Amino acid sequence: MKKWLLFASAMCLTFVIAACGANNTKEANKEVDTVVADSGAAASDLVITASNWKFDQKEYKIKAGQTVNIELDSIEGMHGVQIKNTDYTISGGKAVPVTISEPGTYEMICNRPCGTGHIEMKATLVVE
Ligand SMILES: [Cu+2]
Repeated sequence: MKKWLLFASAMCLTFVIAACGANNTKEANKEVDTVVADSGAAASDLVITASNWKFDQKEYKIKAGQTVNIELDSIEGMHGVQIKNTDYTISGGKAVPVTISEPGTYEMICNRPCGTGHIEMKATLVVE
Protein backbone atom coordinates (compact mmCIF):
# COMPACT_ATOMS: atom_id res chain seq x y z
CA MET A 1 0.00 0.00 0.00
CA LYS A 2 2.72 2.49 0.94
CA LYS A 3 4.68 1.59 -2.17
CA TRP A 4 1.71 2.53 -4.34
CA LEU A 5 1.40 5.91 -2.64
CA LEU A 6 5.09 6.62 -3.22
CA PHE A 7 4.79 5.61 -6.87
CA ALA A 8 1.73 7.82 -7.34
CA SER A 9 3.43 10.87 -5.80
CA ALA A 10 6.51 10.30 -7.93
CA MET A 11 4.32 10.22 -11.05
CA CYS A 12 2.58 13.44 -10.00
CA LEU A 13 5.91 15.19 -9.45
CA THR A 14 7.22 14.03 -12.82
CA PHE A 15 4.11 15.37 -14.52
CA VAL A 16 4.39 18.76 -12.80
CA ILE A 17 8.05 19.11 -13.75
CA ALA A 18 7.34 18.16 -17.36
CA ALA A 19 4.46 20.65 -17.55
CA CYS A 20 6.66 23.44 -16.14
CA GLY A 21 9.38 22.66 -18.63
CA ALA A 22 6.96 22.83 -21.55
CA ASN A 23 5.56 26.17 -20.38
CA ASN A 24 9.01 27.69 -20.07
CA THR A 25 9.93 26.69 -23.59
CA LYS A 26 6.73 28.17 -24.97
CA GLU A 27 7.25 31.49 -23.18
CA ALA A 28 10.86 31.72 -24.35
CA ASN A 29 9.76 31.20 -27.95
CA LYS A 30 7.08 33.84 -27.62
CA GLU A 31 9.63 36.37 -26.39
CA VAL A 32 11.94 35.72 -29.35
CA ASP A 33 9.03 36.17 -31.77
CA THR A 34 8.13 39.52 -30.23
CA VAL A 35 11.70 40.81 -30.47
CA VAL A 36 11.92 39.88 -34.14
CA ALA A 37 8.61 41.60 -34.90
CA ASP A 38 9.72 44.77 -33.10
CA SER A 39 13.01 45.05 -34.96
CA GLY A 40 11.14 44.71 -38.25
CA ALA A 41 9.06 47.75 -37.38
CA ALA A 42 12.11 50.06 -37.23
CA ALA A 43 12.17 52.97 -39.64
CA SER A 44 14.53 51.58 -42.22
CA ASP A 45 14.45 52.15 -45.95
CA LEU A 46 16.42 49.07 -46.86
CA VAL A 47 16.62 45.83 -44.94
CA ILE A 48 19.41 43.43 -45.79
CA THR A 49 18.59 39.96 -44.56
CA ALA A 50 21.58 37.76 -43.78
CA SER A 51 21.69 34.03 -43.14
CA ASN A 52 24.37 31.33 -43.24
CA TRP A 53 26.05 32.25 -45.58
CA LYS A 54 24.43 34.72 -47.88
CA PHE A 55 22.59 37.99 -48.14
CA ASP A 56 18.99 37.79 -49.39
CA GLN A 57 19.85 39.66 -52.58
CA LYS A 58 22.87 39.71 -54.85
CA GLU A 59 22.33 43.39 -55.56
CA TYR A 60 20.85 46.32 -53.66
CA LYS A 61 20.16 49.74 -55.13
CA ILE A 62 20.18 53.18 -53.57
CA LYS A 63 20.17 56.71 -54.96
CA ALA A 64 23.34 58.80 -54.98
CA GLY A 65 23.33 61.66 -52.48
CA GLN A 66 20.23 60.42 -50.65
CA THR A 67 20.35 59.23 -47.08
CA VAL A 68 19.09 55.68 -46.85
CA ASN A 69 18.59 53.98 -43.51
CA ILE A 70 20.01 50.54 -43.98
CA GLU A 71 19.31 47.80 -41.49
CA LEU A 72 20.84 44.37 -41.24
CA ASP A 73 18.62 41.52 -40.13
CA SER A 74 20.57 38.37 -39.29
CA ILE A 75 17.98 35.61 -39.33
CA GLU A 76 20.55 32.84 -39.01
CA GLY A 77 24.00 33.27 -37.51
CA MET A 78 25.63 36.58 -36.60
CA HIS A 79 26.68 38.77 -39.49
CA GLY A 80 27.69 42.29 -40.33
CA VAL A 81 27.96 44.37 -43.48
CA GLN A 82 30.85 46.46 -44.62
CA ILE A 83 30.44 48.68 -47.67
CA LYS A 84 33.84 48.68 -49.29
CA ASN A 85 35.49 51.97 -50.25
CA THR A 86 33.27 53.74 -47.69
CA ASP A 87 33.40 54.06 -43.91
CA TYR A 88 30.04 52.36 -43.48
CA THR A 89 29.57 49.21 -41.48
CA ILE A 90 26.17 47.94 -40.49
CA SER A 91 25.60 45.52 -37.66
CA GLY A 92 22.36 43.99 -36.54
CA GLY A 93 19.56 45.60 -34.60
CA LYS A 94 19.90 49.22 -35.66
CA ALA A 95 19.39 51.09 -38.93
CA VAL A 96 22.43 53.04 -40.11
CA PRO A 97 21.96 56.23 -42.17
CA VAL A 98 24.06 55.78 -45.30
CA THR A 99 24.75 58.59 -47.75
CA ILE A 100 26.97 57.91 -50.76
CA SER A 101 27.32 60.79 -53.18
CA GLU A 102 29.51 59.04 -55.74
CA PRO A 103 27.47 56.83 -58.11
CA GLY A 104 29.00 53.46 -58.78
CA THR A 105 29.11 49.86 -57.77
CA TYR A 106 30.23 49.08 -54.26
CA GLU A 107 31.06 45.68 -52.94
CA MET A 108 29.46 44.66 -49.65
CA ILE A 109 31.00 41.95 -47.54
CA CYS A 110 30.29 40.33 -44.21
CA ASN A 111 32.64 41.87 -41.66
CA ARG A 112 31.99 39.47 -38.84
CA PRO A 113 33.71 36.06 -38.87
CA CYS A 114 30.69 33.79 -39.01
CA GLY A 115 31.89 30.36 -40.05
CA THR A 116 32.80 28.28 -43.06
CA GLY A 117 30.91 30.35 -45.65
CA HIS A 118 32.05 33.72 -44.33
CA ILE A 119 34.24 34.76 -47.28
CA GLU A 120 31.47 33.93 -49.74
CA MET A 121 29.11 36.44 -48.14
CA LYS A 122 29.19 39.18 -50.73
CA ALA A 123 26.66 41.44 -52.40
CA THR A 124 26.71 44.51 -54.57
CA LEU A 125 25.43 47.95 -53.68
CA VAL A 126 24.57 49.96 -56.78
CA VAL A 127 24.52 53.69 -56.20
CA GLU A 128 22.78 55.40 -59.11
CU1 LIG B 1 30.66 36.53 -41.95
